[in-house]
Amino acid sequence: MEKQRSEALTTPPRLRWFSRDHRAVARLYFVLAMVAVIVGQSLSLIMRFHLIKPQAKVGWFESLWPTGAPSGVMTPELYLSIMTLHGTIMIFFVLTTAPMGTFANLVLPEQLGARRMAYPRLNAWSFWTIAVAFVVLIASFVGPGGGPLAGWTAYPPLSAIGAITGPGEGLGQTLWLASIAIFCIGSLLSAINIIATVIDMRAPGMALMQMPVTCWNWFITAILSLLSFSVLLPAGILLLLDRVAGTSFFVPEGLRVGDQIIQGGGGSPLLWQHLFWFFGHPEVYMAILPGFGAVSVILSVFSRKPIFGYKAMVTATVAIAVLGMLVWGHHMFTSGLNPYSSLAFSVLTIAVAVPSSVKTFNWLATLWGGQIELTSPMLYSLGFISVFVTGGLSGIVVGQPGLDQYFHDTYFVVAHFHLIMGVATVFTLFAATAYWFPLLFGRMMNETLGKWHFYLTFIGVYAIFLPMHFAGFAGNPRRYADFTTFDFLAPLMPLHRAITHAAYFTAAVQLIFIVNLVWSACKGPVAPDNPWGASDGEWPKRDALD
Ligand code: HEM
Ligand SMILES: [Cu+2]
Repeated sequence: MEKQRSEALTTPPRLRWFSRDHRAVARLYFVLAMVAVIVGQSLSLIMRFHLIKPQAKVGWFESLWPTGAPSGVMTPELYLSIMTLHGTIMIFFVLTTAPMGTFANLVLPEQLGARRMAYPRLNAWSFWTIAVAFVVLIASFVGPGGGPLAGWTAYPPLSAIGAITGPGEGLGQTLWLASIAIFCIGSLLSAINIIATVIDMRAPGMALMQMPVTCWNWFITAILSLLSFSVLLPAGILLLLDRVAGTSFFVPEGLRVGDQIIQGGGGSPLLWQHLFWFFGHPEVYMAILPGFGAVSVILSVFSRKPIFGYKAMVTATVAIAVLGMLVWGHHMFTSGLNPYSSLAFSVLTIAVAVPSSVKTFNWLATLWGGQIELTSPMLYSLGFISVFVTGGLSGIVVGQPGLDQYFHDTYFVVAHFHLIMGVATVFTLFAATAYWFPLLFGRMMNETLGKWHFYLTFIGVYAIFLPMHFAGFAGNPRRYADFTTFDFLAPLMPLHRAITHAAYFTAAVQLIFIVNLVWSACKGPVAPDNPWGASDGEWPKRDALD
């Protein structure tokens, strides 16, 4: 078996579209996430361009979106729909699918001493369900009437009542909801598969507390996914029904839009916020927990030391997941929540800092006294710790109901969540890609390009997201297409110009990663059996090969 596996390592794999093999499915998820992230990042550049040049006439805007950018000038509605697509793609199709879909599929079975997932056919079905959801999402954006503009949170009542609330709020918003519902189904199937694999497929004699820490993190992520997508799915269906079947779960009585009174009513828009964030906060952990696992392993492999405090790591992950299910109300401090509820949500939110600090301490302790090798997976992992701590610090600020009254819906929040969720997770994905590349494509990535990519990206993301905190201090609203309409924001324009240029720079730097990826996958040096000298089960064992 070891020999077979080593052959599998050296034969460059192809994309196999309908295979049930877990590694083949992993590759498909990887390709989907790459397509998604390239689209998502390009959209962010268009937004950043528009924010500093809101009146610019751009010919291809008009060709692409004739109604969204008549005579080439982007309308606020188009800005909002680009923002909606950017957020939705990044959250669902990058941060949710890549950490589990790609990397759990790639290595979880072998790490458990199994040769396949519990339900291989279901696994392939989960991927294709998610791929269909992606196509439907893109259709929502390019279909007649324009893309939805309710953001990735789709708050009712505006998202519930149709085209009257804006272009794209007709068919576009309906397709958006359909896409998310399909996505929920794919994610639930995949979560069930991972839970069953961990419970059922472990090698005889491998106790749960002997699993590699990565397996724990995928396991807990899958449980979170099961609990929270099973709430988002019915919530999304209820919102769809409000739109297409005349119900009003989320539409209040006597709602007036423009000069029209909306019929029906009696529902509660706040109910959606509760249901959505009951999913939405755990979602952040679904994105980052698999990365915690990958980083723990990578730090240990490249310090040549075991992970410091395995039990504490597992306990902290469980604690983060449990607390993570109980803090959704911190997204609703400004919604008129009872102050005592706010206090409870706030205390629980701040409590997450404790297990998070335990993890950070253990990562640093793993490094301490080790023989540190600054390979590219290691650099990305260190970069992750940095942005995770920086993003965590601003979390303590917005976790205070009083401060959040001011910061809510400002650029402070945009800075906070991009660092803690977006960039932190993306760094773990870079780390996992570089580390497990030999298993993904049978070859090695180029270390020099990897290092350049890391250092420049690290500088770039801080240059984008640190200054955003200052815009937030100044009260700069988010989800807003044109700051030049506010006199009080005029002094911030140089800051925004700097942020936009940093975004161009960071995007350009990502080309290094893409070149490295494509070149290495086709022409990189063939990977040795266990290139990093790691001891986990996904790598063929030295002695078994000799
Ligand atoms: C360096 C690349 C990125 C840049 C320049 C960027 C830029 C932006 C901008 C300009 C907005 C709109 C802010 C507003 O008008 O309120 C935004 C929103 C958002 N971004 Fe990014 N972004 C980047 C990467 C990411 C990543 C990696 C994620 C993954 C989590 C992400 C997730 C989101 C989400 C969830 C929203 C909110 C959408 C909404 O409010 O509905 N972004 N981003
Ligand atoms: Cu949250």
